Amino acid sequence: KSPVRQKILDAFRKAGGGYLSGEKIAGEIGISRTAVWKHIAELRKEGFLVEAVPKKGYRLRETPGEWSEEEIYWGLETKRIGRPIRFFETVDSTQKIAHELAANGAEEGTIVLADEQTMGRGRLSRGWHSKKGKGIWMSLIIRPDIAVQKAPQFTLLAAVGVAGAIEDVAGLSPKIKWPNDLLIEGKKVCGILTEMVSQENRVLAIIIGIGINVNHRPGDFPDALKDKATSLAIHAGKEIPRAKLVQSFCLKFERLYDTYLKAGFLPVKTLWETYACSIGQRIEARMVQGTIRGKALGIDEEGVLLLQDDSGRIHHIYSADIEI
Ligand code: BT5
Repeated sequence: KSPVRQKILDAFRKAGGGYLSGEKIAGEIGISRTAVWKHIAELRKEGFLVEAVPKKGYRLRETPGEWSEEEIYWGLETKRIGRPIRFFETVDSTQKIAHELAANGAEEGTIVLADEQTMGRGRLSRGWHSKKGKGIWMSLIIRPDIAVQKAPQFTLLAAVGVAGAIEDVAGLSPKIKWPNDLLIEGKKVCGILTEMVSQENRVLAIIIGIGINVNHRPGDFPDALKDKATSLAIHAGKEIPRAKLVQSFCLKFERLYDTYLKAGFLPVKTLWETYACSIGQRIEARMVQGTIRGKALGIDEEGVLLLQDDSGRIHHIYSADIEI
């Protein structure tokens, strides 16, 4: 149903503020004129101001500027990322839905977005608190033709995309804590969960789950998170438009991804380093196999963390929880 509304918005975009007859829209999309009328009624309910003039047709005068699938779609400047967007009010986990869609052939660029998650997931079966109406809870499906070992690079690539979008839209300067956290003043504002579907050492799909705390007030976090979580609004001192943030992320991610496909991880690494925190510092890397303490030297050309322990030995860390 909603992809039809996105197509109607595409038609309005092409019309550039001019009138479009119901017949023309119907013909372009391949639906009846009654169906066009019904979908336009739905768009109006969402806050789109669509004028109808006899003999001329429909004209889009104003968009709602709020949080909805169509509003995000309207302001999207990308070619593939965020096309389509699948928007839900409440889901258990956008990650789970994205996996199902990917298994059923969903195209690269598909985004699953929810206003609320009841069973948001972190890494290692930890939970992700996803309060209704406050954040961006989304999962992006991409299908790069790469070896499985490279999939974790997309956590870093997505982190750079989110960091850039936060700078742009909220005017804040987040830091990236390897591998998957974005921090503001030392507190977690975003977490990323990269999962992969593969066959014989090749990637079939990568599903990048991104949770951003956007408009939470301090009281919106459960007690267990009060000291370690924060939101953009808390630091910006005002509400941040979530639709704009999603649009900005999609555009930045698409550019980074294109660069990655042409030139590999190195240019992404250079950008990543401009946001990185804790490089050059003493850290503790907690892994399933055990804990290593030492100095974080940086990441290598594949995105792997290099950690020098007190005996001078350099460890290659592929995945861990980092304590600073
Ligand atoms: C992550 O895991 O940081 C990855 C989070 C990914 C969430 C997105 S939302 C959309 C998509 N759908 C999903 O179901 N998941 C993805 P990890 O590094 O394991 O961190 C998890 C830990 O962060 C938890 O154990 C808490 O301590 C903390 N945490 C939970 N919710 C938080 C929140 N809203 N803000 C900050 N910290 C949180």
